[in-house]
Amino acid sequence: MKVNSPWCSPQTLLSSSTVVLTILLGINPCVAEDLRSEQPQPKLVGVSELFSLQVDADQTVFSKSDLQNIDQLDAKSIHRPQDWDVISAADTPLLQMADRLDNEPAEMEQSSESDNDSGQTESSDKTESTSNNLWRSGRSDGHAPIGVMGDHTHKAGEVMFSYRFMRMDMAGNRDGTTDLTPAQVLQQFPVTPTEMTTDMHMLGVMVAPTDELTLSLMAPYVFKSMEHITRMGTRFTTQSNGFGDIRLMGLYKILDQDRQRIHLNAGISFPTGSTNQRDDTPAGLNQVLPYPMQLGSDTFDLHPGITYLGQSEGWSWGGQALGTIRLGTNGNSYRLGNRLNITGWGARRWNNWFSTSVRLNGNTWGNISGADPRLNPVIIPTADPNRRGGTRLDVGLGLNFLVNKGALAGHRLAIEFALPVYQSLDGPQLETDWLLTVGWQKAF
Ligand SMILES: [Cu+2]
Repeated sequence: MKVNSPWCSPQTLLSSSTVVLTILLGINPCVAEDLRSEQPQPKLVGVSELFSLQVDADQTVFSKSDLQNIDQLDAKSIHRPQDWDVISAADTPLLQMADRLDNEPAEMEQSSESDNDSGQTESSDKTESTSNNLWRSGRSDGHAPIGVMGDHTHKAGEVMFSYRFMRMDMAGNRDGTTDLTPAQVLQQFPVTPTEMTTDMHMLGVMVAPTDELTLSLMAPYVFKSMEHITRMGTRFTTQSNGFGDIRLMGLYKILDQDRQRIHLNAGISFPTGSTNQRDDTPAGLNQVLPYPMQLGSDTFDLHPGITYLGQSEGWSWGGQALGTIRLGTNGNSYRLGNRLNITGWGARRWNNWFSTSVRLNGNTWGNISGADPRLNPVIIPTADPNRRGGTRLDVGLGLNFLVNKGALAGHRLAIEFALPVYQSLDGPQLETDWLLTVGWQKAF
């Protein structure tokens, strides 16, 4: 059963270019309304009575004509099908009202996230200028594109849970910026990888002891699969899966003014991911897998960084630089290369529940120091510690949804799809074809 909500009315949906994407994604913005309508209905109360309290608190939000429009609906029930035509007729002014509310600053938003850090959400003693001058998270573009981590801090006492699914698809080899066919790689090595898929499921928790400090814990579970071909023409696949390296990060806010924020990122990851994954290969049963099929670094790694956020009424933007510094040497006598990630993005906030983003994401990472003595670098390029480094620039497009109403109010859903526009690899090494990140977030 559909409730005649302004968000779900045919006028709104058809006039919006987002409907196609919404359908493609299988995400129905009306779901929350549907859920609500399935629940037992409370005793009917005059709508304007319900709103009258809010009108007292904020005279600027509802005009007299709005109240008259609401009063027209007073005697009708949205739960009685015979009244729907009457409600539809009165719908247009209500839609205009909804649009106006949509353009109001976040005071009217129902997200549980804080609108700014200086006081309580929707507190009436806060002046308009104060709330307009601070960066806010409680809007559809209030978080960075879902592929960015550690992008925002929380208000003291808030907790956020998140889940991300990430897929990285690699196919074909490259040396420098030159593509190589399997035959070309097989001139140097008896075996070459041809494709690799990495799936990562990541659970995250953020807690904020203070307005300045937010702590974030991220636990990945990884599935890897690599396909190969030998000089003899034999094809085979190896697989590994398990926990990756769990990362704890502190985010410390050092600037919060003029709708801009800066925070420092200080993370450490723990060697929870295995470097002893094995699978069957033509060389024998239960062989140690090469470096890219292992699940962690097996070292403690530091992740220092800095994040900048800015926003205007309809736009937001940001940037982050994040390093990965490996400490020591792992139990298998090697250390993965250090990594530097620099990313920048811009997002358009179309309304309170939908925003789109474009992101540039640059990564550069080094070769491996030392070597796992169980691997033979002459057999396959993935076993060579000096063929692991590279630099890549990706362009990502993202869609971000923030549910504003109903039982799922405050839930965020987001997707980001990225394609490399430049990659230079110490090869032969598999090249990245595309990356997909899908995520859910909810703050309490
Ligand atoms: Cu968060």
